[in-house]
Amino acid sequence: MLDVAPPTLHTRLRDWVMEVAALAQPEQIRWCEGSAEEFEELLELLVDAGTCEPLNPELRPQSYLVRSDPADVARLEDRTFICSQFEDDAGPTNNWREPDEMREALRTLFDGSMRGRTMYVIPFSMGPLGSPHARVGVEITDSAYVAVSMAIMTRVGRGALDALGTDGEFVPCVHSVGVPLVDGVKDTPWPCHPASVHIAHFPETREIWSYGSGYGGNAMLGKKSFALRIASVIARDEGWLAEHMLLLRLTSPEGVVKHIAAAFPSACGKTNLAMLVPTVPGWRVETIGDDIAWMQFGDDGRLYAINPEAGFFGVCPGTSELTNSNAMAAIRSHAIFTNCARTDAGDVWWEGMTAEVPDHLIDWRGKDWTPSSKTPAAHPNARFTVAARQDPAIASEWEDPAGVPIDAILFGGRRSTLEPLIREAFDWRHGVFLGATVASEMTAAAIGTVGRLRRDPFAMLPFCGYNMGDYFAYWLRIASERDVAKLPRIFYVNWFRKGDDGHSLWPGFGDNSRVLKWVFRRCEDAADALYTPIGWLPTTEALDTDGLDISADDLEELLRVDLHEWHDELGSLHEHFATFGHRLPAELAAQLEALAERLGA
Ligand code: GTP
Ligand code: SPV
Ligand code: MN
Repeated sequence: MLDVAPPTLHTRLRDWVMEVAALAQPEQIRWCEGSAEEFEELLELLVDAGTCEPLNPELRPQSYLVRSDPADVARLEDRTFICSQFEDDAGPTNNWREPDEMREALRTLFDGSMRGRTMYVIPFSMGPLGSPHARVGVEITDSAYVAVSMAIMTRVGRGALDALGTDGEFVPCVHSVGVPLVDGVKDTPWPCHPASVHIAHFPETREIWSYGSGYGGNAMLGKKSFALRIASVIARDEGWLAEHMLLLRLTSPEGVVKHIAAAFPSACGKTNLAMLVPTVPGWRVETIGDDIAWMQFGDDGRLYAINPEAGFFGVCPGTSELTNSNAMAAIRSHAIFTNCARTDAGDVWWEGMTAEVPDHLIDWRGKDWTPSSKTPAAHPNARFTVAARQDPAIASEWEDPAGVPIDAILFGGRRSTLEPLIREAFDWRHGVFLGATVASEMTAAAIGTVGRLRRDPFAMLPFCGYNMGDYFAYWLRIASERDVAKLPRIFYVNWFRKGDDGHSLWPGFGDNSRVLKWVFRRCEDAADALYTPIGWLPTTEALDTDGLDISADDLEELLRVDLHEWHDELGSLHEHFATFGHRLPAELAAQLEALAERLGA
């Protein structure tokens, strides 16, 4: 089976596949074509292996539940490496490894790692086929679950191979769960090797090697590994941007359209904002993308963005008809659910899905669960995987090869104190300062301490493939190289501020349309704002609160800029910037000085 005929004349690709096969020694090689038949066949294999469980077809047609190993449930930032030649090029925010040392370690790990398994070869396009902004990758994996996930999340098969031709550039991505089936080892439903996880990126040679985990961004290498970590490096070299941003199309009651990109850290509201159903009458939001944006300047000097993905890998807990009805509609059928609970009727369930909690469930670990159980029924990082076209709010422009012109960029994070609901940057450079200082309470999307506040610049802390100081400089350079009048306006939002007694001050979700409306009107110079030391804030009248159930006190608190608290924040900002040493652009140090001055420090 090892000499199966490859469906391409691309010599480098064929040679590379044989090289990886010689190292990992799979039982067979299978080139994926991305067809519906192939998808079903792989799902059947996964059902037979006990990985996937079909859900009740009457409740959730063509859908499956997957339970991962309890030790493999989220991204592993500690085990994620940037292997640039020089440590300084990875920078202080990345785990650096010397490339030759990492290659040696990977050779040992991958030696025979696919024995007894099928090696899937998955050619995929990030970006619409035929778009000048699309890029091809090829993932090799020994996980059928990864193969079906990639088929949903990217454009797999012939189209990608055709785009490559016989000598096109592709990003090689190698993945193994790290459990060879030898010496009578029996396969498990979710093979993984948690003790030896390595997710290694080689920015200079643009390769990715991932070992030991089968979960999400650790294993679907087109997403965070390629479209952000490697693409951020390619983008810097070629003059474009690869960002951790949702993309949405906002239409006003007058029928005017603006496109908004927003960078929030993992599990901080990107998917929800991208699919938002406005509570403000007459406004409409449509989805372009929910996680990643690739942006380039057009000949007209404006910034254009494409969504490089073809599907959503979305957080389940908290998703409901009330919070995100578009997501609920998208996952009504043809969806894969990972680490959700299962109802007795054979549907999925998670915390926050329904107001009523079922009396009995099988939890994400496969154990009986009742409302008196001490642990959540679904894992907090339980996810759905679904094709973007199933989102009823998907914009017809979502696959426009030219991308959509961006009018505003939002930064944001999850912060229960300090940060107001919304503020606008004074200009692009101040906007870069806001991006560089994003702070957010950690979530279950990555292994770590949930709730701990950390700086997550541009929501790219775990995803920037090079020195973050250089990344700041690159963003700043745009202001001097471009016509600033044509650049997107920059804002900072926080849906998560709490009152002293711990209650949420802002209802969020559909009501975030009130904030989007202010952003839209600011872009038209048609909304009032109040000058404060941290940026422009909406006046209470400028923020549309018609029909909103919120107390005047809460609203005031949401828009309050406490000079003492901001003064106290300066120390943490200085400390944050100090980590970048000489790679911190002088402009950002100056921005911090200017902020201190405005605060009267
Ligand atoms: P990743 O897919 O990990 O990148 O996350 P994301 O940024 O797409 O976040 P997502 O939209 O999935 O939201 C994460 C969690 O925050 C879910 O539990 C949501 O229900 C919740 N959430 C999203 N938007 C809001 C909001 O406006 N207010 C509140 N309170 N919660 C929100
Ligand atoms: C995130 O953590 O930002 C995600 C999930 O979107 S994963 O694909 O696992 O990275
Ligand atoms: Mn998301």
